[in-house]
Amino acid sequence: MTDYRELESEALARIDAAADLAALDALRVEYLGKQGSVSSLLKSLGAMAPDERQAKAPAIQALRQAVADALAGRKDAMEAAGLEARLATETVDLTLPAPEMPRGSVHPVSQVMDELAEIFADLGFSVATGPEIEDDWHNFSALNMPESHPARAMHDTFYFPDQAEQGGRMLLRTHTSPVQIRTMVSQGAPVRIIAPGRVYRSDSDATHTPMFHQVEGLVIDRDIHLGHLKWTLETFLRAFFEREDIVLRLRPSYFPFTEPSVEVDVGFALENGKRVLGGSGDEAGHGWMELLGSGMVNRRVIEMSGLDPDEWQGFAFGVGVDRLAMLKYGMDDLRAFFDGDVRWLKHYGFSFLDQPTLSAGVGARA
Ligand code: 2U9
Repeated sequence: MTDYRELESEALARIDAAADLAALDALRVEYLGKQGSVSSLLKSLGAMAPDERQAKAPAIQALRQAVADALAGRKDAMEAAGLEARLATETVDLTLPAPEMPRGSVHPVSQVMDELAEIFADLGFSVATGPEIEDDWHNFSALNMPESHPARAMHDTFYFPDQAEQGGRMLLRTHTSPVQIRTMVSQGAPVRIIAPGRVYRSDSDATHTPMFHQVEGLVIDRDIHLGHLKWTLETFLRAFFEREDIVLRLRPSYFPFTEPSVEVDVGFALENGKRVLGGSGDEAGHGWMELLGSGMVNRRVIEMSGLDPDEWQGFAFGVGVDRLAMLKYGMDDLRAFFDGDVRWLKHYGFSFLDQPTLSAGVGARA
């Protein structure tokens, strides 16, 4: 019977002395690989006479098992030692704050409202808010639209069955103007506010949704005139669209709550078939786009809010926030604003927690 002890003790000694996993693997190939010395011994059994094979097979099998066990044992030991070494040197500081996980992004409409708040803050305006469920008096009557006023029909109002204790029927506000009424009544003059928020009208097509967003502005002070209105709107639109060449055109109009009333058009140029704001609409290839409504606050509205119209005057304006967002970011379907499809936001490049700040530039992208 052949003695394989010498081969075994040499293999075990070399396995024991292997410096690293690579050296260990080289030994595995050398002994147990396809061409390995132990594998060759196993293969040679096939060529032996049955008697000889019976005599030698147990020793060769035992040798193969001893080498395989030694390799596995040494590998486990090396891996355990490696882990021990990492545990000894690597540390985790559990007092560090956890990494921030992105949770979503600011909706374009919210982003535009934030930009408006920043631009108007620089002009001395504060942001005023009020209820979306209003009473008839704050939404209509106090704005010089009594019960029988034909302008009420233009608003397609959602009414509630409830009656307010004072102020008539309850409704979903059709504009943010009641916020300005509430501010004048509670705080008196002077006033310099913007009122951004949701408003509701029973209307639905590609350019109208039953809920949309408005921002209205109100200034009440002594000796306020149309010049203040025009400068304020010009300054606001130049900051918002980040263009110095925004030109305004004021056209006479009618709103019950302002007198005189003006509609404000902005000049645009056609570039590659797209309307780009800037320049006078009277130039060749240019045009005027209606953007805002405004005017001097009707003296009856000032009076109904408890102020003396001979002492206090003011201007007001209103504009659709969704429309401002569409124009600034080139979005063309209003309904997509309220579908909640994140692919639409990604398409227009609204990244995680993209926040505009005046210090970083209005409309700055992260
Ligand atoms: C008070 C007095 C006056 C706010 C005004 C407009 C003209 C106007 C529209 C623009 C597009 C509504 O979103 S829109 O459909 N708004 O044209 N809004 S003046 O006037 C006021 C508001 C409050 C106390």
